[in-house]
Amino acid sequence: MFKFASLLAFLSVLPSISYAQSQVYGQCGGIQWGGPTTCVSGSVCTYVNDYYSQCLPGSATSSTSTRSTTSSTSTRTTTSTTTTGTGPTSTPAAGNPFVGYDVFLNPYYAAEVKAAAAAMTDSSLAAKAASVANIPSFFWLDTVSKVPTLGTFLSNATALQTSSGKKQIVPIVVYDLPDRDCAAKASNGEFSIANGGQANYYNYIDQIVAQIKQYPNVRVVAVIEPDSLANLVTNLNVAKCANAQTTYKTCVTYALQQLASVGVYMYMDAGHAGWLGWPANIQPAASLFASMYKSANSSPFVRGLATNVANYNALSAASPDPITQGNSNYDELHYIQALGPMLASAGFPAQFVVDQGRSGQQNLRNQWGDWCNIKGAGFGTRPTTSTPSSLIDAIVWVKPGGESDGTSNSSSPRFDSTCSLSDATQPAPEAGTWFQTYFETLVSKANPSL
Ligand code: RCB
Repeated sequence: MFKFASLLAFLSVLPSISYAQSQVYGQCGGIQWGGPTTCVSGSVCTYVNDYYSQCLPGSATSSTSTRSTTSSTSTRTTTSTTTTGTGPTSTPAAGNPFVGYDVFLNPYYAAEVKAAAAAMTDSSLAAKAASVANIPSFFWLDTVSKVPTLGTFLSNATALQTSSGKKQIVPIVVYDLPDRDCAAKASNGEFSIANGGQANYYNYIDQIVAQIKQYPNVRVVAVIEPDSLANLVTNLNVAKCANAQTTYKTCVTYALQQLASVGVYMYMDAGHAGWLGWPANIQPAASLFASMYKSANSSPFVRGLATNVANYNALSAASPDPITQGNSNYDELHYIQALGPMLASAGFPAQFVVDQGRSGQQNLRNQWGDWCNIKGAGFGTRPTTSTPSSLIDAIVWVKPGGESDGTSNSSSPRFDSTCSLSDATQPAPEAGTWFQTYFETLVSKANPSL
């Protein structure tokens, strides 16, 4: 508890210890902003939206047409349908969006990792732990309040691209649907369908789009809404999922269309081999993903699907884990090689990214459906575009290893009993918050080792 409290304190002062004044393109104001409100000389603090003011060089009005200081409402009207080929991002570069780009290191995760390493007494483990800060992972926009931070990271990535001469790709997870995580409880979100959730979600997407528009020179790649469409394939018997079906589809369509309009490369979340890879699930899954792609006007920015997000499956298992019995798609490679052609036949030429962040150790679970803070897990294969299939663009780390999958505290409103099963590490904090002992195990069990 003490360590966690100090980590929070450390993270909360980070913006203010970084700069006395904000750099050019840095944040200088907005709701919940605790950093500097003045800019280095040669730049002016300029209002972008209620959540974000930014240091822009010289006078803000002299900037390019792509840099908008208008409200997100007017932006939405102009971008609600597909592009007509006029903007610089309307036609994506052909091929794998990761090739030729350095993946921007998420400073939020790096700060968590550095603080965690500093709290370790074993110096050899601490050194290995600290090295994780240099491995790219995705930044989860799991609340609307994190969106301004995306602006800061895009600003940092733009500056790094200029100073290093290396093109930057910034990886994010779009994860704030109303009635989120409809079949489980651990990751229930801030918006509810019954209480204006769809409008809140549109506003969340509009804010993300507004940030991305400010930084047209860096590339953004997004995983879209983990678990959501997978739940519509297998969990319509759960009342909350059945009730959410239309809203999920409408909101995901909005996200795909709006993010495509600003050139974000997207992978819709597609569960994993042990979820949608089962014979009864895989064809309905292919049909749903293809229909979502079409609802986004078959935009080439909807590049494909992400699998194994926040799960523990191997990409290519040396031998099938006994819990996979009955499913010939016993690892992610088999799942992707089965799903890819079905998608192609349905008109969606999908490519894949696969999360391997916590897949270093195998045969850990009692049942394949167990997903919460699995005991004995280790960091897995490092992110790379060197993959075993032409269908796979990249191996990635989507789930930031060390952030909890869900609380084991049975009195929490977000308690899910999966997090108190015998193969779940306990006691565990709330989903998304730092879990120091779990991180230590991931480090010590990393495969390849750190
Ligand atoms: C999510 O949970 C599980 O898959 C299949 O049925 C069978 N057979 C959490 O909700 C996933 O493994 C089910 O159709 C049918 O013939 C999220 O909060 C599990 O991963 C399938 O639905 C036939 O032998 C969490 O973030 C997922 C089920 C046969 C996320 O996991 C859960 O579905 C599978 O069984 C066997 C992280 O990944 C949702 O309901 C389990 O094996 C099974």
